[in-house]
Amino acid sequence: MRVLVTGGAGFIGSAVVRHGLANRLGQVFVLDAMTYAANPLTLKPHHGHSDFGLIERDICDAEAVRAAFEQVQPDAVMHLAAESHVDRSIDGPGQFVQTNVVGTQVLLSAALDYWQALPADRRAAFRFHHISTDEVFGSLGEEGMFSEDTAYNPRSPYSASKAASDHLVRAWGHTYGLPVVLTNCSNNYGPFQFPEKLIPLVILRGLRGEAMPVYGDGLNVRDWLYVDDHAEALWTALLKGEPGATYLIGGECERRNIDVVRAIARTLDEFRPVGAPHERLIEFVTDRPGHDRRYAIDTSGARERLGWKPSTGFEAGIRRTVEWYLDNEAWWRPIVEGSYRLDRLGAVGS
Ligand code: NAD
Ligand code: TDX
Repeated sequence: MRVLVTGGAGFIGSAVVRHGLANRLGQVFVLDAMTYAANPLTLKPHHGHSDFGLIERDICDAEAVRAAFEQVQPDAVMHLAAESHVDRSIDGPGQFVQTNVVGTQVLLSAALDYWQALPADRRAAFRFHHISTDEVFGSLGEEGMFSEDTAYNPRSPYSASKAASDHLVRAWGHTYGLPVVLTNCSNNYGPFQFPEKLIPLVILRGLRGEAMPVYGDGLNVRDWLYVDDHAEALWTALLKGEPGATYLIGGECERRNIDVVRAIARTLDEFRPVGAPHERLIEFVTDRPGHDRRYAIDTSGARERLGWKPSTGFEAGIRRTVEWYLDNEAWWRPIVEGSYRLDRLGAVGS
């Protein structure tokens, strides 16, 4: 099968590409604008692979997107291209509306025209898989979990733009019959993540002996999903998902932020005893404006309907992630010496 993966040069998209190629699930064509969040080194190993292609174009560019469908003739689309960082959405929401909302509409319109022209058997098999976030459901208290039935309540510019994109995808399914599948997942972590996100930021700052910033009281809770487990879930949802269905994907690893940062500090102590104890670098800083308190995912739907479950425990996943950043300085050094120097984002208005 031929799959068009938008955002395939980013963190999760590139894990999707690696999983697809390694398991020979299909030919993978990445459509990616190569924004600040894409590192050219991430996809470099795949260049020249007969099952891989890269189209460097913007999903908001309708002509370019139509040309990509024409060129690739996909059997499925996995749509991951997005602006993905909550703190950046606080500083500059406009780009989030442009990419996540307008870009998704442009992609849906091109997909619909392409799909309508397919022969009946390929039309029936086609899937438009939209990759979204648990943040569209808002914030939980101490108890409870998000499920497929939870009402939408997005509270940041990022999550509002993702909620809008979810609604558009469902509307194209309902109104035009486009066979859509949606997944909403929890916080991903693992190799190749841009170091604006909590886990790689704390690893790299800790390695450099710099303060590890913890927002507010550090008691906000996230459910951590190892990115390779997520990539497996996404291919499973693509191959087994029912048109029109939504699946919630979680790591079953709820942790308070402070405990995440302490776990990283302990792992760094082990690999870099010279800097120990890294916990001394923890610094509580001004909270994120509108900071959601807790996210948690009920994965029983994905377990029952897709036969998928997460397989990486948090401690094992953190260890693997820390080791990867230690071993791959050539990947992250150009970033921290160039476009992003591990500084605080999104504190405006706090
Ligand atoms: P990322 O920021 O690492 O990568 C995003 C990719 O999209 C980059 O390669 C970037 O170049 C590309 N892109 C951005 N704007 C584009 C445009 N206009 N046209 C084409 N390509 C463009 O993001 P990620 O963490 O890999 O997230 C992937 C998807 O998963 C996003 O849709 C995000 O909302 C969703 N998601 C992420 C997480 C997480 O924890 N990272 C959790 C839930 C859902
Ligand atoms: O320096 C930091 N200190 C800190 O305490 C940063 C960057 C974050 N935090 C906190 C905020 C959150 O409670 O850590 C938690 C995780 O923060 P992020 O890594 O920014 O992730 P989050 O805001 O939870 O969103 C992530 O998961 C859902 C992804 O970035 C989204 O794309 C995804 O949809």
